[in-house]
Amino acid sequence: MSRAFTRRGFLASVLAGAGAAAGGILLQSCATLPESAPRPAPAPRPLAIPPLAPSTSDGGVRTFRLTAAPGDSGFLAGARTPTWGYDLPFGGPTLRAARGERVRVHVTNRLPETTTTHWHGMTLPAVMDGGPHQPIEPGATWSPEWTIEQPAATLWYHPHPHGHTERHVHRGLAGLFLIDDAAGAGGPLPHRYGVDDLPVVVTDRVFTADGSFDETRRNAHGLVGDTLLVNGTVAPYHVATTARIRLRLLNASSARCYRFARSDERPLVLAGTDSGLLAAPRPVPDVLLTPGERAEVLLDLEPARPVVLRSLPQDLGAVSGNERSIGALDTLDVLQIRPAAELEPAPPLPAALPHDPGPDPATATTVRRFELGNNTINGRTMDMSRVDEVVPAGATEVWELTNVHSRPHNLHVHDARGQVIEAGGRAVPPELRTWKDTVYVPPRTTTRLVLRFGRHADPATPYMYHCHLLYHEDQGMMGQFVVAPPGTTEVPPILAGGDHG
Ligand SMILES: [Cu+2]
Repeated sequence: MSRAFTRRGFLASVLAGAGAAAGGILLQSCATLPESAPRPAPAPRPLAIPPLAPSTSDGGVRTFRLTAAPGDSGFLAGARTPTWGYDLPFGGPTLRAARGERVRVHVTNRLPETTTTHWHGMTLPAVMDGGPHQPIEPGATWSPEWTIEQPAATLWYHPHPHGHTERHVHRGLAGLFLIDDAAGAGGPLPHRYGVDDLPVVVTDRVFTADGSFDETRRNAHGLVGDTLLVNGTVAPYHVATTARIRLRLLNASSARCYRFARSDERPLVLAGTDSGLLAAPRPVPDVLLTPGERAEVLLDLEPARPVVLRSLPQDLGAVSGNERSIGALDTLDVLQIRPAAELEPAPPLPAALPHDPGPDPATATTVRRFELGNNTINGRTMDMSRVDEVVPAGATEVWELTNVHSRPHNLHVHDARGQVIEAGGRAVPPELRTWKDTVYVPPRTTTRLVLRFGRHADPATPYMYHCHLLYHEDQGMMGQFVVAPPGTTEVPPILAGGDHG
């Protein structure tokens, strides 16, 4: 069973329908990256599906509990891996709530050090955001509460302790937070969780000889792995029983980027990006996700005809020398999909999706410019006592991001949702704009983004904007903004917090 196939041979056998029951999968090795300890190619395993987090109704508030704690995972045959997780040894359960609901999460820290829990993509009051200013000390419980005020989307949660985010996430702390429309989980897209609506949380790791995660060998991008974990599964497969599946893709890696595509060269059908659905499903040849970005894609399947979701080499626009070290030259098999011999039929693709029109850049009240440098933003590194920007509550603004550096960077803006209106000197027409909270900015290019900010004014508590290559964030590639009542010009400096952990 553990006989190693070459990738090409494996794919050929899968595509011929012969590889579904037997054989291993060999991830293409990356000669210039730290090599995992030599070991047999792992046998395919069923894709783990993180459980939906249970909730109770507490005075009309949907209430969840999460506990971050050390655990022990079995990713590789014959080896145990020390990991961290929320309620699980690795990863975390999927939280799910509907637009308009009030939610509360009791987050308990059973880790040996201070952490935080950030709700990535969520519009919410700054004190609930879970950034570096909301530390959870060991043994403590933090209980943020807010109202879901945004449309259906695939969000996620992860630690954000200043200077230590990469390590906390790398050890396994990350989970999805799905937002449904007010009408509930239904709608025109597949929505049976774990059946035809599948979480696909993609990360990469290097394993040491004893099976531990190697968290010591970084390059300039951070920790880049040679083995993929999808929902914590190495070499995963999923048996599909429906003719259409929806994949909720999350790049939860520290630095590695993925260009997702089907092995049979049929298009993916893009239905949503970071913080919202498209106006209508759109066939695309591939989907590039840099760290922190999400996409919802639909795959139509034929009975008994396996297909592989792969990541193909990417043109990150990187100045020569970075493609290899960030893994952009690699071809990786992400997930084998094995359709059953009989599939539940799929309806025609919906002509329209529940969708909020994007903000009109003509209504932007401010244009802010940010230079992404060598782990700096506008020439500065993160200072928890400094407010870099003051944004009026509910504002629509244009943020102009220029990567003046030779390496790939992206930018995630807390509390805000927006759309890219110009990338690499080219305007993005309104019909091709999609909802984003994290955007890639290739080296030596400018990306212009129209952003709509939340309405929760709190001049004393900052939100973050930062590179989501987590090592860069930890190195200080982050700034702080407060959302203030419109007209506010003076805000108090932010002195709380410190270097946690
Ligand atoms: Cu960066």
